Amino acid sequence: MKQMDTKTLANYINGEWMEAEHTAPVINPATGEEIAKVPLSSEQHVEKAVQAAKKAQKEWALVPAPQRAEVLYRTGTLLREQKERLARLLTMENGKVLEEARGEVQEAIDMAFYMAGEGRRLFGQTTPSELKDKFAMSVRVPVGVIGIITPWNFPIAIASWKSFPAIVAGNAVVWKPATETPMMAYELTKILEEAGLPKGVMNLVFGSGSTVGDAMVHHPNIQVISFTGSNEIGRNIAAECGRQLKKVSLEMGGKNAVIVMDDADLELAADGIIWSAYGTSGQRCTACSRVIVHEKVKVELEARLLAKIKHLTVGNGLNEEVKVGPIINKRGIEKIKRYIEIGVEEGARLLTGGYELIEGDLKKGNYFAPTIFTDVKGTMRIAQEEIFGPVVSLIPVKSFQEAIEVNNCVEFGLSSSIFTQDVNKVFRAQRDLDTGIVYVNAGTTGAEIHLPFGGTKGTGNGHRDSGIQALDVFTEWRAVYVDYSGKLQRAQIDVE
Ligand code: UN1
Repeated sequence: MKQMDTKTLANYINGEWMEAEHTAPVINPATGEEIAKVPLSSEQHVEKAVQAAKKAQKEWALVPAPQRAEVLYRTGTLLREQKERLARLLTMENGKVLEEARGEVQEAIDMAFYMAGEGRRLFGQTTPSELKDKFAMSVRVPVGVIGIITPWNFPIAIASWKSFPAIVAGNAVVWKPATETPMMAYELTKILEEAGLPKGVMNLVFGSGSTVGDAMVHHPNIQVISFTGSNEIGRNIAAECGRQLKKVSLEMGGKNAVIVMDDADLELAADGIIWSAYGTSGQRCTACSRVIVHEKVKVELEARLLAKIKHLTVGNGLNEEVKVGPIINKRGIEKIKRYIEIGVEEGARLLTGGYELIEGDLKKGNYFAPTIFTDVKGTMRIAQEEIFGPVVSLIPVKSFQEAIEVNNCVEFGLSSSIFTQDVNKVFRAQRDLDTGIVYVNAGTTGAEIHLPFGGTKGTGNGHRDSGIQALDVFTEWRAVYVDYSGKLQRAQIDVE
């Protein structure tokens, strides 16, 4: 294969590309090769970025929203033209297989056009006033400067969920992507620039560790932090934002379950589980990591899953035959290995998988074989904690009611799913499952961008990414009263 040039990426501040003094290597997780250098930005870069954003935002907010949206239409078109090239870069830096990388770029394309449409809506409300000759309405206004912190597992999709609504609503952005996947951030920013986004409206800074993130969270001129990432970091961000009365939107993972009832189409359920558990090598917040299975169909479901796993080729995602790409880095591998040990110690039965199945040349990359534990109890650590790898735990249950209880007995509440042919169970499940996303007769993954994405309990703090609901994070509601009576009219008092 032709060697790619190692390129040094740069910050983008006030419309200028600025290299940083220090860099870190970006490693292709499929091969262990260095593919780029990511700048390690300083607090000064954050300061410059925030100043630029603050200044640019004032002008940007005055541009009519339909014109702001034109930038997103052009962004969507450019993304579409470059979809294949971007998907390949995404596979190289993140490892996900090419088919999924194309899907992820498509998600950003869809989000660009969807949010561009909002330029001609951004609906507010008109409301009758209680007084005569008085007009009342609620309008959305931009908040100001938005700090966006995005993870490596969906580097362009999640960035688009957050930045496109922020931009169309008239805000400016300071964006810190994950250092593992800076190329997508670099490419998306270049596309926004080419699409005509005025300088300062999008600013890009990079950083591992907490320097850059902390500087953003603490900065008094950043009014909103939108974060997707780990629970620990998210809670720290929330605590600091709480102290500063800064609005914060958090999305922090899941322990998603697929419920398989005894009347389910087992072939369909097995397909759904395989896609949700092993797609993106299990490195999705929405990944299925628990299967809550009715005891009557447990053995048959195990057999079907084992048969399907045999066809999952593990390897470099650039190879179209491959279905399971690498884990993002060695730390990720070590974490998954530890959970395999924990599961065995807890008394779960390892049906298939484990690190030992990775052999030969694959050892050079960060690969992990699709793994199933069975006879797991809902209270075990492997059934409670987020593993972020291709590991799924089968938990047998005796009834529908028990399945719902097991589903709900985890700290997270992102996504859940049920396979059943019983319409009553379908409706009871969509009411009783306590997650932000519920699927019926489909696996836990695959959100569509025009629906709200997010979860309950430890998954977040009540806000949603994507969907029209994302606008609630990036706008304030302003109540506007216009009194055209020409006299003093007091609410509550001068009402006849
Ligand atoms: C995430 O892992 O945080 O709907 C996002 C899905 C993907 C996005 C997952 N498109 O599962």
